[in-house]
Amino acid sequence: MNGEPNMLDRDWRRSLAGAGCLVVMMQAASLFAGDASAVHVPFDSDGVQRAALEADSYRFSPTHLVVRAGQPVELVFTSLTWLVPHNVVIDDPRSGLTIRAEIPAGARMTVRFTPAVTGAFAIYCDKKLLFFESHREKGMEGVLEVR
Ligand SMILES: [Cu+2]
Repeated sequence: MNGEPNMLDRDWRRSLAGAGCLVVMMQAASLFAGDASAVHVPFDSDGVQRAALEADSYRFSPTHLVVRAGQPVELVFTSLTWLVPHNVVIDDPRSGLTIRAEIPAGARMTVRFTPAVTGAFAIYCDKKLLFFESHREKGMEGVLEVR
């Protein structure tokens, strides 16, 4: 009978250590996932950093693009929706990034620009139907990271 509380105590400590381990592993996994989801846009032979993106309801894919400053960028959007129109907006006039272009339903559309300033810029769809949430509010937003 004397040993029983001790055993419980040991088990309790072991499971606490296990939980701590799990938390650390989950944090490491989410950090890794953050890095893994960033797409480093490659240079094509013509010197343009060209990326293909999908526009669906309600998300862009990929969501995190990394490009080089001072070099031309071309983003080719393909709409996967049949009825819902989308758009692409980057609104940071201080950095010279003011982009607004329509992505008609089911269509392909290309945006060209040369980012001059480094930083992380929101890239989103601000379409909105009547009083409903905007597509951005529904999660149709990504990051353009200029390095
Ligand atoms: Cu949209």
